[in-house]
Amino acid sequence: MDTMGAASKIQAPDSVELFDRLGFHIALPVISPENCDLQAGELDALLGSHRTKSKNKIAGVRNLFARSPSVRKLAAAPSMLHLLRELAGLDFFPVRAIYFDKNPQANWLVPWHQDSVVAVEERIETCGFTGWSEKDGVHHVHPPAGILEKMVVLRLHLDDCGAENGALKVIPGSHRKGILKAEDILCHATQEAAVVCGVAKGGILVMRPLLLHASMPSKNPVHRRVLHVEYACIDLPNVLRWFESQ
Ligand SMILES: O=C(O)CCC(=O)C(=O)O
Repeated sequence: MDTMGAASKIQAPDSVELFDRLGFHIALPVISPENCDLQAGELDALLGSHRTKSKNKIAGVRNLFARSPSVRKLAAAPSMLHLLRELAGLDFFPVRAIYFDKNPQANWLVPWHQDSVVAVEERIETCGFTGWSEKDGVHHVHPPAGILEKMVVLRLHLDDCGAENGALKVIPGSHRKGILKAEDILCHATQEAAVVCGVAKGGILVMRPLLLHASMPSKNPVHRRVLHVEYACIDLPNVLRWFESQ
């Protein structure tokens, strides 16, 4: 898929300060509908083969860089890295990609949460890294807040996604409160105004992983396909390595 040249279409926010304050930004479509369909077609086939192997209804595929050369290329495209630099003022590299599809067979509610887990190549006990687990054969761990605060998530929407279609809701500024306990998450979610992040097909939501976010089941459960890519700008400490860094 050709994403080169898309950088010129990206609308940067007024400043790095705005992204830092809000913790999210919605970029106008940067990928054509035809290219979205091509990418979605390839990822649907991958998801379909996972569903056949799994007894559970699965709604996503993890660890995409090894599974999809086109996702690997797209995640590292100059236009994507340019967008992230415009927003966060730093050079990022992709470290993990996941494909989600909300549809009539997999139409789930996601409660308010922060993304607080990263995937690493090997389990190496390291100060500040807790709660090790394994997902899809890959080691995951909760890193210190300082690592998560330096990361960004890019969600490329492969379908139009509005309030009726399971769009992500976010609480602006909540990423600046560090890693929150469950009771604090509930408190913020009940007391603070949320923003529904409608994104057009080919558009991108960029957010900080610690930004509180949730999503409702789609009331209009056609496909709501999202390519979710996490980016870091620093190496991990103590010889830990990002699982998918390229
Ligand atoms: O795609 C969604 O609706 C939610 C995904 C999510 O919460 C996440 O990636 O952490």
